[in-house]
Amino acid sequence: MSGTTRDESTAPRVGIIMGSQSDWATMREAALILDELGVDYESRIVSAHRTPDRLWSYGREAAGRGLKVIIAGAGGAAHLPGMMASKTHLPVIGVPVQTRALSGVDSLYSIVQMPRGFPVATMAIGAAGAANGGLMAASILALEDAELARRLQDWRAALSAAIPETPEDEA
Ligand code: RP5
Repeated sequence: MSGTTRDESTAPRVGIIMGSQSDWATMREAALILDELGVDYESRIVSAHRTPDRLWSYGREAAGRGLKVIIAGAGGAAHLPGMMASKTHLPVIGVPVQTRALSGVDSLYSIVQMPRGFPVATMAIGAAGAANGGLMAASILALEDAELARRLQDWRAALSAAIPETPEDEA
């Protein structure tokens, strides 16, 4: 499989998967957050419809390869996160990619309405959801990684500190 791995020398803890190359513009927001927090990840195109065998093998092998969390983004008939949750016991964070036809509501509904037994932690539609997917993955890993927990707390504090108390007129 092709794709980027932040550090090939260590097994990545997070898998960022997406249904299409066209999803990368959104899903790279998750990657950027993980970069900021110093979390190793891999990114792969795994389509539920176009490459179902790839989906199956990715889900079957994910835990054994050392992955701890999967962030899965897809748009439209967005079956990738749910199908991945069916195939692995690892936590799956779903990102509804914004679509042109239905603005991503189709993606959201496709991801969020999972049947009892196979949850997907579903984020907001689009780039904010992808970034939050990265943060959610980091939060899960931070439960057993005190250094990462500290970096995550610093990241949150920096964001809070960057919010002004009073609004200003925009040019
Ligand atoms: C889904 O179809 C993908 O997740 C993507 O969001 C959408 C459109 O894919 P492309 O036609 O741009 O490849 O499977």
